[in-house]
Amino acid sequence: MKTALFSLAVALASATPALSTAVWGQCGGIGFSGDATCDSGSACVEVNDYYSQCQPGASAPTSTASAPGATACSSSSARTKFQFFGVNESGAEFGNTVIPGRLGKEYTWPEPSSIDYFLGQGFNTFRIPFLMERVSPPSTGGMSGPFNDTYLDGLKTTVSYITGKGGFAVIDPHNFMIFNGATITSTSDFQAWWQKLATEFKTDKNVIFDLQNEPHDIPAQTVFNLMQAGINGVRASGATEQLILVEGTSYTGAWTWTTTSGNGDAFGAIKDPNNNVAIQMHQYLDSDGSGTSPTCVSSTIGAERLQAATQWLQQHNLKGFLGELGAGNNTQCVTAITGALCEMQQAGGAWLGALWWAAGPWWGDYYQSIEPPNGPAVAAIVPTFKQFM
Ligand SMILES: *[C@@H]1O[C@H](CO)[C@@H](O)[C@H](O)[C@H]1NC(C)=O
Ligand SMILES: *[C@@H]1O[C@H](CO)[C@@H](O)[C@H](O)[C@H]1NC(C)=O
Ligand SMILES: CC(=O)N[C@H]1CO[C@H](CO)[C@@H](O)[C@@H]1O
Repeated sequence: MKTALFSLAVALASATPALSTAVWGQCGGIGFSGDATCDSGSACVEVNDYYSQCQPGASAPTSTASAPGATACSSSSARTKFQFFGVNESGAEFGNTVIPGRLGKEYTWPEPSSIDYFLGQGFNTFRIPFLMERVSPPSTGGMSGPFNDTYLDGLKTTVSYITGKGGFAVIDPHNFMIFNGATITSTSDFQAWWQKLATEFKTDKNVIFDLQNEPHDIPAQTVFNLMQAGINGVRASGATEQLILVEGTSYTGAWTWTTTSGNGDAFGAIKDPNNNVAIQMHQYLDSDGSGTSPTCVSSTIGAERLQAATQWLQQHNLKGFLGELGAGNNTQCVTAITGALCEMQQAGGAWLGALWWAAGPWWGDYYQSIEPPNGPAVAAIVPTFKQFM
């Protein structure tokens, strides 16, 4: 892992005429032996005793913890750190028009080397998207039929790899509340499916159950009812300790949580008999909030889009979990991401964690790819997240 980061730093440095550290690179901290000089236009800013970073436009090399453009971010000690920090590890949900699909052709599992890289950087949480039709084949009874052991074993192998190293694995049926072309409507089917799946993972304390990725075009109250049934199913399996994440309609967007989605009105009533549930929201910083453009609305849009949702969590005494966060790897977007993480950690513990979308071996040059060693987001986003660990 260190090797990957080192060679990346060398690659960036060698692209510039003078030997100095590129913007967002590490330039100091206890145990650091690299170059403390930053490329022109950036300056070395001390983030904590262990980490200093070259930040664009920064002027005072000794100032503490002030992220670019986010002067309102309080010092590290005044913020509530996340329990969960990580990335999505895409692959098993790819090729969703081909069921069951072939391993290595339509879908793949995350690379152990990618997981190792992030663990080595201090990240501890990995969200594993997969497809319900691959684990519960429509040809053998669908949601109430037997599991496909080949695919389930792939999921279990990935999960145990992560949790065996002390990480947290978020199990994410990436189906948008649609199974085999039809919107899921039966709370009892959904509850039974979750009871059966959670049974497979109930002895692993580091598993997190994410009941469904991004429901949409379904009323918030209907999604709420399904999520409540899912919680009941997980707990009925005997998995009583693990964290459960519920998602709302409208792609569970934080920016519309209290307004157009209707989620704010429905989800205040969520109940977990074991008191370990959080609301998973997603947020991208491009104009339509879809994570498809590397251009951010502004350098403050991250904090702005999370603000109302943060207040809603506080008012309802609920915990939030930002399961997908993404933006371009340019200076404006990185500043906006920094602002978003500040906002979250200044909310008195309302947010349990944040995950970047996304790592995974098949993203190619997608601007949000954080797949090591050189996904376009690695150089800017890994160090940015590290400021908040
Ligand atoms: C089970 O999954 C494997 C691997 O994806 C696949 O080859 C096989 O066809 C699947 N079986 C069914 C019944 O879908
Ligand atoms: C954005 O990603 C590209 C492609 O990897 C890279 O060349 C560029 O340096 C990155 N920009 C920043 C600010 O990290
Ligand atoms: C925002 C984003 O990256 N969305 C992608 C999520 O992953 C699926 C495949 O898993 C893509 O189709 C989406 O574009």
